Amino acid sequence: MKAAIVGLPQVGKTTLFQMLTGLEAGRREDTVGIAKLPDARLDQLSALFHPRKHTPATLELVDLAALTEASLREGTGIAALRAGDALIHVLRGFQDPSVPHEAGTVDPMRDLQRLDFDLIISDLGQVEKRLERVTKDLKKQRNALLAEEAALLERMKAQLESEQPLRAMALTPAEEKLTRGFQFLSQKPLLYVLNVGEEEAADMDGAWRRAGGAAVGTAPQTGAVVVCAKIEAEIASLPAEDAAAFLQGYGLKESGLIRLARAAYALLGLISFFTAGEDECRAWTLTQGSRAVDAAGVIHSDLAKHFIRAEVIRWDELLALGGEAAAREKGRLRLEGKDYIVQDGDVLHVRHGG
Ligand SMILES: Nc1nc2c(ncn2[C@@H]2O[C@H](COP(=O)(O)OP(=O)(O)O)[C@@H](O)[C@H]2O)c(=O)[nH]1
Ligand SMILES: [Mg+2]
Repeated sequence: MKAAIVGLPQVGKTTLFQMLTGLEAGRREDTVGIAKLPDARLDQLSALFHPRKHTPATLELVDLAALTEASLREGTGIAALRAGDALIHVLRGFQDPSVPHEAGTVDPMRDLQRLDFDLIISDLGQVEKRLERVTKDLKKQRNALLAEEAALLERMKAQLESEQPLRAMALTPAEEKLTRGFQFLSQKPLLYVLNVGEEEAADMDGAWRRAGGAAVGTAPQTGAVVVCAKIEAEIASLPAEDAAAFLQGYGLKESGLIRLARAAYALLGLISFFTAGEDECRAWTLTQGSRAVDAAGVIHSDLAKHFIRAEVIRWDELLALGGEAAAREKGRLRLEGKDYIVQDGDVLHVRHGG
């Protein structure tokens, strides 16, 4: 999974990228980094097993060097944006006279609507270009598939002209497939991240409402989260045992990175499952609704091929019982077959032959 970070200059994109990936972002080129997604459940499993290796799930992120309205309209220099599975739109909510804002004032809802609009305009340009081509070809020859595409493009054009994103359109799986190659920007799942100042940290839940965007993130395939990049940057520089106290000082229960990771998973329809033992405690990423044999395949293709069954227990039940041996003794390890639908938070032990 790959997500591209977008937004106006000086809103905190690079700060967020650095905290998530631990990388310094370059100024000129798009910077790609792997974010380790924090997960308190995995931390607790590791505290029980004391494994040699502790491996969180990851998400690939791209920090775009420069995204302008012109580049969106002309479609140049936005390959990384098109290639992303999702977009993360960072919005400036913090006031800081020492950090200039492109528009002069801080107004996250204005910025949000502007980028939403730019994505729609970018797609409209593409749709019109393709529609012209297809219409011309249809005049030369009758072709059922092309006619189908033309009809779909007309519908998309109408959607975009009414300033609605493509992600809000209901498409059949066949139509979905037809559009995939275009990598339309307003069709991608979109996570809005409001970067607020420290003075708002105590009531993050109310931040969207205060910004006039109580409904942000409720539309299909969108999500919303509030972070304070400045606090996150300070947490990142603290030893783990001080971080919790630091957060509490702001009235926060968990770091913004955890909330961000959770929101990204929900947006993309992903869940986590775990493998836990003395060797390694690890979080893995899986599409919601996947089967046990798919989960095995995520770990290793051989495990899927030679899958016999999986021993499954919820992470918190395993913790409460104090380990796998105790869980087995009490008969709490469930034996599941290939078709078992893996649940978020399951700990799996795949039994395999061969
Ligand atoms: N006061 C304050 N400053 C921030 C915050 N987040 C980022 N900044 C500052 O804003 C400036 C621009 O941040 P940067 O991450 O480079 O923004 P980008 O242009 O969107 O990549 C930097 O000087 C950051 O230190 C924040 O939450 N509060
Ligand atoms: Mg930047």
